[in-house]
Amino acid sequence: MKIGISCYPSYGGSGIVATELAMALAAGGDDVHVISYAPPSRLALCNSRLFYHEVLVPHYPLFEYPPYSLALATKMVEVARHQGLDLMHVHYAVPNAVSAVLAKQILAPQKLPVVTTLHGTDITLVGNDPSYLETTRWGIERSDAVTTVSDDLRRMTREHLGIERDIEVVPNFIDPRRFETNGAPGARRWAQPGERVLVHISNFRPVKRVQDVVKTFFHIHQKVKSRLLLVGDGPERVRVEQMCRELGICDAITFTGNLPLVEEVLAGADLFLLPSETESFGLAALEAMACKVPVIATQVGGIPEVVRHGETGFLLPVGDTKAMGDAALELLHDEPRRLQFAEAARQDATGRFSQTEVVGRYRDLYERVLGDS
Ligand code: GMT
Repeated sequence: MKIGISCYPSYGGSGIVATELAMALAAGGDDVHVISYAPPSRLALCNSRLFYHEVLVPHYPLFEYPPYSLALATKMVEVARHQGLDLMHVHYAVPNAVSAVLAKQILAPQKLPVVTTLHGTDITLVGNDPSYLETTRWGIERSDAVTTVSDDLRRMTREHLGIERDIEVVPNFIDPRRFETNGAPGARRWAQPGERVLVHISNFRPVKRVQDVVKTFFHIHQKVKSRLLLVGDGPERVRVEQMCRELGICDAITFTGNLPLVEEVLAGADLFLLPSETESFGLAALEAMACKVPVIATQVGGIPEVVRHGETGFLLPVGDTKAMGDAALELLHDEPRRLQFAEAARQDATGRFSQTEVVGRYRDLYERVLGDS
């Protein structure tokens, strides 16, 4: 099969899922053409069936806002026409679904079925903004197939956008081999002897509530010798650094910046913190679980579909940093129980969310869409 995959390239869950999917499909024998405005952070062009096409957005003095959606649609047309694509799979509705449907219409009578995967903020924060609502809804309705990464996001898509069409739930996935930690020092490289290590990974957007990570850690740090690794970067970082200074715990917190190989920091960590305001799935939590790291998270969105409360982690109300700190302390004070959670987390991650199974589901969907078109 010849498959186009369009995604955002920066550090963000949708780009990671799209890139991992592209690499897995190419490894399985498909020709995969990744389309984006920069090389996705995890894209390794190490397979002769994997190709990358950059969307160039010309800057012209008249354009205060260069029209990326049009440049993307044009690139999709060009790649589909010259590479003979069978279908286009877009990740994140805004504007990718709209550009793909436009490309499909331009290409007619050549066929280009469009599969759209909704990832979260494209529905919960961006797509339902009045400035984007109608076009996002059109892109979703006109796609040949639509998937969401959780049951919760499917419900939100129906509620927020009034979408009534079929939507299939295909979760995020991990490659079990990649996250085999095998006693790697990982997170412990940043820790002093005897320190427990807590990790948070995100793009530091307000929705991630990174300040709650610090507040939760502050609570833990008063009771247990510990270190917090804050991995990633983004708009909230300066405010979070300021907060660390105000709380006087800078010495116990390490900001690593963006790290492409998250398994290298997750291995050996004691707990993972994810206090998001909303989270359609929580890929970072799944990657932590795959590395045998129990998760303390908020009970929102699709997180309960990933983290099992009382078995692979704990789920608490948004903003209740004391409850999150107490839950973390419960596990840090009971190592046999923490290890039991860690084993269950790895088993669950590799069982329910294995790459082979989930990529197979996407491929089955492609076959069905091609059969129908
Ligand atoms: O918030 C992010 O990390 C980025 C965002 C994106 O769309 O790039 O992630 C969303 O998609 C991920 C992959 O499907 C999900 O695991 C995340 O839960 C989701 N983020 C939110 O819903 C806030």
